[in-house]
Amino acid sequence: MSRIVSILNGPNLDLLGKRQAEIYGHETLADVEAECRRVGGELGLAIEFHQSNREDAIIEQIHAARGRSAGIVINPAAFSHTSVAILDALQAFEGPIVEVHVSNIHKREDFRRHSYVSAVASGVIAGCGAQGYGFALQRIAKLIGEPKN
Ligand code: CA2
Repeated sequence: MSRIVSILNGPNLDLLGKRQAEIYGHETLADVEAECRRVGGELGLAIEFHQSNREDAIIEQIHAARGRSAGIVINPAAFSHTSVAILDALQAFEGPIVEVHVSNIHKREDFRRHSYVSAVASGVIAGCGAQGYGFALQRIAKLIGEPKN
């Protein structure tokens, strides 16, 4: 079985660490990727890391994960709150999905409290900064089980 995990990031996450540090912290998306590769390495996972500002590109990345990746970690960013299309794409993925938000979406504006993606996520992590991605990878590793030797 594949040990690939697709880590998908939505719009404006390329700005992490460059603006609004009081909400999103000082870590950049490159720091997030480095943390994912470090934790993924410890867990024996092969990390495929993507970011796009375009909904269609994220949907294509979800399609590409079908039959290839063991799990998906996704921070859909603003599309969390708007996109039935991303929800539909994720419903066609067979493995575990963990949704991550860098900020605690529950202590912000009301419109951020609802995520379409949460309906298909086996777990949701919010407010743990870049570390949340590492937690998500630990959860995926637990759900897919030990590597076969
Ligand atoms: O907390 C999260 O991870 C979010 O998914 C981030 C999204 C936001 O729309 C969600 O409600 C929660 C925003 C992506 C980052 O946007 C930035 C904009 C300016 C500066 C830095 C980041």
